[in-house]
Amino acid sequence: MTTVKTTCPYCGVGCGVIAETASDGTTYVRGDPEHPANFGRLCSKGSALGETLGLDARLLEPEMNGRPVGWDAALDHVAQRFTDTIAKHGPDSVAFYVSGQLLTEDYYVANKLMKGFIGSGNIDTNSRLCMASSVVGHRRAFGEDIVPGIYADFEEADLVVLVGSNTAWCHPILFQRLLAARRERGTKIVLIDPRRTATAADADLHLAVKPGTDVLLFNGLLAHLARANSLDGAYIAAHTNGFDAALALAQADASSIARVALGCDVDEGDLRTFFDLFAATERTVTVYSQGVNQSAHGTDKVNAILNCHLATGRTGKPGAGPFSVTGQPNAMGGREVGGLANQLAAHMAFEDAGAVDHVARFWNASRMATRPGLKAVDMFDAVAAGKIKAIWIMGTNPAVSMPDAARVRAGLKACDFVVVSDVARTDTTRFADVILPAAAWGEKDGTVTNSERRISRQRSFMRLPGASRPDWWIVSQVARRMGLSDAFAYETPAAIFREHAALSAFENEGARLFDLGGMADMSDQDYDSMQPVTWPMRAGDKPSDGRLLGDGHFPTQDGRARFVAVRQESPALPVSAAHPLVLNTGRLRDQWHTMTRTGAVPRLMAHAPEPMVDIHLQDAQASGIADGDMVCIESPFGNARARARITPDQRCGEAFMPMHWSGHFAANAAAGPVSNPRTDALSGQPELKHVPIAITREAMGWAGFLITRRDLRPTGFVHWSRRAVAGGWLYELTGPEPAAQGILLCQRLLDSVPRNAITDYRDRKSAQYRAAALDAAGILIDLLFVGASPQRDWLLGLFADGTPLPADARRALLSGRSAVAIPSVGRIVCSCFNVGFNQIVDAAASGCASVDAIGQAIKAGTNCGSCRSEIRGILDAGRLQATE
Ligand SMILES: Nc1nc2c(c(=O)[nH]1)N[C@H]1C(S)=C(S)[C@@H](COP(=O)(O)OP(=O)(O)OC[C@H]3O[C@@H](n4cnc5c(=O)[nH]c(N)nc54)[C@H](O)[C@@H]3O)O[C@H]1N2
Ligand SMILES: Nc1nc2c(c(=O)[nH]1)N[C@H]1C(S)=C(S)[C@@H](COP(=O)(O)OP(=O)(O)OC[C@H]3O[C@@H](n4cnc5c(=O)[nH]c(N)nc54)[C@H](O)[C@@H]3O)O[C@H]1N2
Ligand code: SF4
Ligand SMILES: [Mo]
Repeated sequence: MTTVKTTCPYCGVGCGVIAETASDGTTYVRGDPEHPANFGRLCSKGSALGETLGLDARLLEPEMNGRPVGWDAALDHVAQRFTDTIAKHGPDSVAFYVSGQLLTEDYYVANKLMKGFIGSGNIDTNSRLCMASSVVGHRRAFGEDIVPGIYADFEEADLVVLVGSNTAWCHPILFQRLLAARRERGTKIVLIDPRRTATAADADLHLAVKPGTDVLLFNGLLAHLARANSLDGAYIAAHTNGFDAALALAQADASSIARVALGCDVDEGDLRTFFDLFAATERTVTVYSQGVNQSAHGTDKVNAILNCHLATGRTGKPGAGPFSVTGQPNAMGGREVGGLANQLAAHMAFEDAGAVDHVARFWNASRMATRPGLKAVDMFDAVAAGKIKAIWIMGTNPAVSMPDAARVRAGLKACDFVVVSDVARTDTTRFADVILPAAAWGEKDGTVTNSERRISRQRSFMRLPGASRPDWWIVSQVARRMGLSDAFAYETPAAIFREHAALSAFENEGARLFDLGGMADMSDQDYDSMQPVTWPMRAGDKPSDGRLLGDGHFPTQDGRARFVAVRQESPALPVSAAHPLVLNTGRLRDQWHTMTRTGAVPRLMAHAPEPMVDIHLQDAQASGIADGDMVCIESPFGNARARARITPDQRCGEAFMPMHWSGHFAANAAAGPVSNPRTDALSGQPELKHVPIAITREAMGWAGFLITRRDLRPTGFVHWSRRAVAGGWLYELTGPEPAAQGILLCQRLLDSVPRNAITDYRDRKSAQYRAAALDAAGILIDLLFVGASPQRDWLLGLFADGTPLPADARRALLSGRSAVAIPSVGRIVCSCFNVGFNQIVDAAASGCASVDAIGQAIKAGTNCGSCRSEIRGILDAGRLQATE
């Protein structure tokens, strides 16, 4: 057994992971008890990491125009095409679109190549869709992109305000740390989110605000703090500028609590409770993420929050401060290297005095960019307009995750030269002239920085499969072939990290807090054994508690923080008669973004098996939609299809769709094409949480499903979606055509199976069709049911088994029913122990009254704990029903 300590590749909590590989190659993953982010815990996604290591879907060879080629050919070609394009059309005719999932070392070389040696600012990242508004908000208020707090603040606070953050699902381990601390100290939790999420189940107070009204809410809070005499006047006088103007605008905007309650559409009493709690609680942490950032006014939302923390002197103190939680594992590392088009490097921006010259000297740059490049949405617009003629996409899937994704796809299709570095085939690789196979988690080495500025090592514990290579290697090789051998002579990630650390300290003299000078001379051995550490880490620094800005000194010219006067604005695109509802998009508990890794794990697919859109009963009734109906979601930009889920957790007039489904998992259920490309004027972050839509019911003529061991991409279907199940895939199939036609479409899916292997049964009267295909050994390969409702759990069990079917099962197969009755467990809630909704309801009915009691009885919620909020929700809903 070999044991390697590394870091989880999913969310920005950045949990430490121990990977143990047995001699037969099987890898077991568990939480690292010593890692300061998680102390041994892992959420549902982290615990399932061992199940994502298969090579089935991996890219293992470079490809040019769809054909496998060697590395030399691929790298030469990429270098040549970029060189030619730059020579002919100038440096701004090329671009890199990179990702917060790259390691810091990968990111550093990509940024250096574009900004120092190609001479353009055209490198942007999916962090533009994620953290850009927080970056600008931090720079406006603090002078630098600084998250002042650390995770311990969640545990040392008396009030935690969660704004636009579904922490229970998206930062699960941090949320569990908060809940554990609350059991000791009685922390109050206030949630500000238009939806009643899993996080709401644990909140003391949930303000289900009208979307987009956060500026008004926090302006109202600032005005209230002034009214209630809860300002820290001494702090404001000694450490800040601009307070009077910010307060005056807040007061004008939010003249009374009643007016704020009306504007935010929340109960006035609840609002007052929140304001009073905030005013009275010194130890307050305000956590925020995409409900704040992903908005056309995201930057103002951030500053409205920061204003309240500055006005109370609650910044960077134990248990007190604003806390922007990052999404991706290395969102922070990307910001540190300067991977955003408007940043330069090492927390310097193009407009900072002397910064361009400073970085150029350090890099010995041959062609230094002197101005910002294009931000993501503008970058893809430039691709669509033919201005960018060569683009290299690394570690992100913009054909799915960009707003107005159809336009992005059209742009990529028309672009002269598209390179994609990925670990798997995606909707984006479809447009690639060259595909480069990157090394994945577990195969590569480097560092990531989590939400609390803690740098941790990712370490490899597996060999590179096929021809795959780490991203830093791929970029450096292309750079060398562009004639830049000296500047990109890296042989190890350690060498890149040392250079990155040295740049952060180069002539820094305390001007920037981001300083890793103490690590610039690190040996390879020290890099290998690096322990998780928060920055700054200046030469001679001793490890500190990690908090920043607590002394009231800020990295601005005059050392003072700045209030920013902000006003509530209307949404970038309001609802209209044609598009009367607001669509909000976001995440599910067990999926990671476009599902390229989590989508292959059956137990992670069980929690939310099909693409859906959540709507309120009243909106459903108004459009004649019943729960489970197929609907079309249409915005001014595009459409998608999903199953309607009617839920009281949704506000009337608003709908919610997960962002996860791509063309690999459904016919047309991606949120990207529907989403809004309007951006925040300062940060360039698109308004992904707010787009006007219409929802219409689509009458289906038939429905069926196929369980198969084959990786199929059905064609001709208006709607299909699939999920991984033990042994293969389950496809949900349905369409508006008459059943007979639907059956024909489905039969075509079976076409590649030899006819003699198929047993089938057709009932024309009831429009039913059932078919099973077994291989020569009697193992079930395909199983198709149209127009019937068999016992799926039983069939999935037979399929998963994977051994020749016994005679009685063969006989019963097409009846779809087992001889013995088996109760359905229902939708899976606890993915660690496979416990379904029905089992939890049954346990509650037989007397389990708490989440812990449920855990004792049926184990649900006792491993990773990610489902505990949901179990609490199920218990609460049951209790409500009982009292109604
Ligand atoms: N399970 C899982 N976890 C993840 C990820 C994942 O894919 N899956 N991705 C990671 C990444 S990259 C990110 S960025 C984070 C995101 O983490 P979160 O930001 O917590 O997740 P989201 O679901 O995108 O959005 C959060 C909430 O914002 C609310 N919201 C929408 N509009 C508004 C508004 O106007 N005001 C307020 N106050 N709230 C609003 C939504 O209803 C939603 O519940 O998650 C990270 N963690
Ligand atoms: N409608 C809507 N859209 C959204 C959002 C939303 O809330 N709503 N959220 C936005 C946010 S916050 C984010 S962060 C983005 C995320 O969106 P994306 O970044 O597009 O999503 P991922 O699926 O994580 O894409 C990562 C890609 O990198 C590949 N990959 C994994 N490891 C490696 C590696 O080591 N090297 C390389 N080269 N590739 C690798 C994966 O296979 C995958 O294809 O989506 C944004 N889009
Ligand atoms: S909370 Fe879950 S997804 Fe996030 S880093 Fe930890 S284990 Fe990974
Ligand atoms: Mo993100």
